[in-house]
Amino acid sequence: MTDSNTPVISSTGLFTPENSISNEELVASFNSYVDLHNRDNAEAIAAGNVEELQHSSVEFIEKASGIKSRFVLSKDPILDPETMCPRLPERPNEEISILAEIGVKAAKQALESAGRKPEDVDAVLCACSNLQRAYPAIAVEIQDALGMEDGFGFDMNVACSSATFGIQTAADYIRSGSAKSVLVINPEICSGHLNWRDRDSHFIFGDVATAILIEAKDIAPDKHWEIIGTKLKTQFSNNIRNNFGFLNRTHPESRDEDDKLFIQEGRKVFKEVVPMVANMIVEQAERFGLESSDLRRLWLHQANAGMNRLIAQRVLGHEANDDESPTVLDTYANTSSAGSIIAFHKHSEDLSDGDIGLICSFGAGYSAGTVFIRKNG
Ligand code: CO8
Repeated sequence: MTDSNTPVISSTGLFTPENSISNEELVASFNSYVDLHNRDNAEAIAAGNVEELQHSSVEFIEKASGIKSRFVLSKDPILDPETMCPRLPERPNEEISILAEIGVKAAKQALESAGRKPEDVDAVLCACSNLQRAYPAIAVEIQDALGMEDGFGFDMNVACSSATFGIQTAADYIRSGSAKSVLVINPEICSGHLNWRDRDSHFIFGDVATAILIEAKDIAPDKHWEIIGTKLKTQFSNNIRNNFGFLNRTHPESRDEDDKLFIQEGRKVFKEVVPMVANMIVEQAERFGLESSDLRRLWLHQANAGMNRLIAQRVLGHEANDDESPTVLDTYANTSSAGSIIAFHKHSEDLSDGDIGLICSFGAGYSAGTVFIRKNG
């Protein structure tokens, strides 16, 4: 491969919403909702016709997940026991959509840090879990908002693995010569598809947007991350689902509203995904002739601190410290596809020329992606 078809990560960008919800605030609001529900349904609960709801707990959330708070675009309505859902007013078609707006903010930061102008970019991939509409594509709206007159954009959804699938797609464009500079953007408004009344999952997700600029090495800034190799994997599972979709209105007899939001069998996901991902990383490292000691840092998908502890231990052969496997779960919670990119964005500057690391995603589908990278400069 020559420098003109070697893909590199030139830069990244991050947009973080202003508002954050702590576990304490979240649990207080959830427990008020539970108390109201149990009070209003006392007779039906006593008769066994309605289920009595249980309180959530800060201690459980932190122990089970490592999450301490999450950023959200709309805070007060989520915490209002009568609403428990973000409120993001509908915008006229003439205004930029909120998903594109936060994507553009992250994209501009990535472009600025690489010293790149929008017209230098050939393609925009909007890769995320929750797309706000069917069409026109959010990526095309972002392309327009950035002021790119040429090039193309499209949306892609591989749930939590959307970013790594986007990176491989962009890297393949560079390798084939069909593009020199590609923006992969991950706007995640997870608060919109989270059931804030579900005790098992109400604490899991937050909102954010990340952007990754993938370019050919010959045009990239001197300081960049060369992509050594990528691997994608999918394996069908019903353990994480969201049945929201355009055919919902064709079966109005459906009474189950909850499955039109995020639902999961968290325990099964944990048990099945940890070995799948750990094996995938080890196999891919071997493919590139890498020993575990060659891996300076793992930027793992940010879903659960326990999962990351087990995966990192299996890959590195010892318990990973924060420097080897940094977390952003405590402040950002699970932000789906953006999680490993936030970790990379915030914890990569200190590495040295030649250091090797791994960006890794895993989630619904199941889907998983590995991106091995080496720092240059
Ligand atoms: N407070 C107090 N107690 C609780 C709570 C709570 N909030 N919730 C559950 N409990 C209780 C349960 O009732 C249970 O009690 P008992 O033992 O008496 O039955 C006990 O705690 C243990 O419950 P679990 O077994 O469910 O708890 P776990 O230890 O398994 O932890 C987790 C739950 C944190 C969910 C954990 O299983 C986990 O993180 N699993 C992996 C999840 C994961 O990685 N999912 C990936 C999803 S992301 C993705 O790909 C989709 C992206 C789409 C984005 C959509 C945006 C909304």
